Amino acid sequence: MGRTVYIDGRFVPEEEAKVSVFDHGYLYGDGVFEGIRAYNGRVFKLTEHINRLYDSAKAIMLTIPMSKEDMEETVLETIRRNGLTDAYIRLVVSRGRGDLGLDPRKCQSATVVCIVDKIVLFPKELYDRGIKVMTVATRRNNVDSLSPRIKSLNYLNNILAKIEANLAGYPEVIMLNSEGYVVEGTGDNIFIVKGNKLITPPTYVGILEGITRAAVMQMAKEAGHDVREEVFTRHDVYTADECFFTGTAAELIPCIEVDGRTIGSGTPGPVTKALMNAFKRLTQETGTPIYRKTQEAAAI
Ligand code: PXG
Repeated sequence: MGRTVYIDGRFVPEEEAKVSVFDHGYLYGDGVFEGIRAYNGRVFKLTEHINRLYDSAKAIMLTIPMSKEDMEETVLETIRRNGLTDAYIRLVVSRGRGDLGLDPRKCQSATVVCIVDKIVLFPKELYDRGIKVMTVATRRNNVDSLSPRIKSLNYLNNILAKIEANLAGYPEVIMLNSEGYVVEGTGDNIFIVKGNKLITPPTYVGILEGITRAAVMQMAKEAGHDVREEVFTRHDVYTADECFFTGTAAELIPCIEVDGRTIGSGTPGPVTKALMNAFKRLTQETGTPIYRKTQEAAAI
């Protein structure tokens, strides 16, 4: 079935959702985006995703031509028009139509697109058994060049790492920063468990401040874990008791081998498994209701 896409104030069949070849999102990767999920009729952490989108836009001096409230409503309405209760949502705001030069001042107004689709997950067995990963040669963007905190349309850094992963046959990889500290995966944040500590790299080393990462840190604190944002190296990962990745698409996925070194027992550990269960509950039970208005109308 063809999807309905939101583009610049209109809901159109996907074949009609077209962006100009002069859009600087297309010409230069000049724009920002969000990947959001809906579970069980609710959009998970919608406000947090919208806030991050507007923060990314602010950092690149891109004016989003609508309020945050209208953006939230646009996401909900796009899901409703596609009749979904579980979905992957892609919000894209690009610089808009300009000329062939770099100058963003030539672009009159930003292009806003919202696409919803079914999510394609890693196979279930990878969640049960855990994934094996390697570190890649491609270093994560330097924070002074293009901050990884900006979720920009310029993802070549991560795509180059993904190509290394594909060539070597790994589903995900670990990226290091230019100093050799562990930062994140290509589309996920990383955690290690060592003794009673749950450790994830701090923002300043060069990561996207993942919304799943924040949710996991919060849940872990509530469960009484000693949660820390600390820099660490590959050595700390090799010698960790447990390791896992977090992201909107991947959720929580255990990691059982890094660069040929078995992590802990070589099976998903107890802290990882408990957090996976807690996260599942959180996604099923919290979030912004998609069909709230319809349900309220039906009740009257
Ligand atoms: N780091 C990076 C570099 C990311 O792109 C995350 C961490 C996790 O953040 P959230 O907020 O989702 O917990 C991301 C997530 C994909 C995909 O298909 C993932 C992302 C972007 C595009 C595609 O896995 N971002």
